[in-house]
Amino acid sequence: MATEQTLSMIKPDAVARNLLGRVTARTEGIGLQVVAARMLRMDRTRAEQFYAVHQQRSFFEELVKFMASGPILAQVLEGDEAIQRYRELMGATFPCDAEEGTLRGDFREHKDVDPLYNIVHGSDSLENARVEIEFFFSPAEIHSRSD
Ligand code: IDP
Ligand code: MG
Repeated sequence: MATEQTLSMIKPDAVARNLLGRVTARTEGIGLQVVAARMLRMDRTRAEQFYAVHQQRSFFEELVKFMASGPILAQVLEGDEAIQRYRELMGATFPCDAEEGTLRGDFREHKDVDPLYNIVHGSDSLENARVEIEFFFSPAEIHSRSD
C-alpha cells in the first residue's frame, strides 16, 4: 500500500460543537497520523480561493460564508491510502446520506441538517491533496514519519 498525505479540515460547525477531539480520535483510530495541524480562521478571500473549483455552483456564496464564519482545524493526515481512506471515514457529502460509522453520519446534528454543515473536508485526489496541503502548510511544518 502507498503511504499518502491528505488535507483535512474540521469545519466551523464541528469546532463550535466541541468535536475536535472526537473527530481526531476517529481519524487516529483508523491508523492515520496527524503530521501537521493549525487552528485558524479563513477570511472570505481565502475561503473563495480554497473552494475556487466550486465557483459556478449555486451554493458557493453560502459555502464561503460558512467556511469564514469561525475557526477551523486544518490537519495533514498521513498513512496508507490516506486520501481514499479518509474520504471513506468522512462519509457522503450530504449528512442525511452519510452512513453510520462515518464522521458525517455519526456527528451530524439531526437528519435534515443543511448539507453545508458536514463536519469535515478531505482531499479527493493525489493532485488536490498536494495543492490543498500547500495552501495551509510549508514543508517545515509537516512532520512526516518518513523524515
Ligand atoms: P465534499 O466535501 O464531500 O468533497 P464537495 O462536492 O466538494 O463535497 O462540496 C464541497 C462542500 O460544499 C461540501 O462539503 C458541503 O459543505 C458544500 N456543499 C456541497 N454540495 C452542496 C449543496 O448542494 N448545498 C449546500 N452545500 C453543499
Ligand atoms: Mg470536495
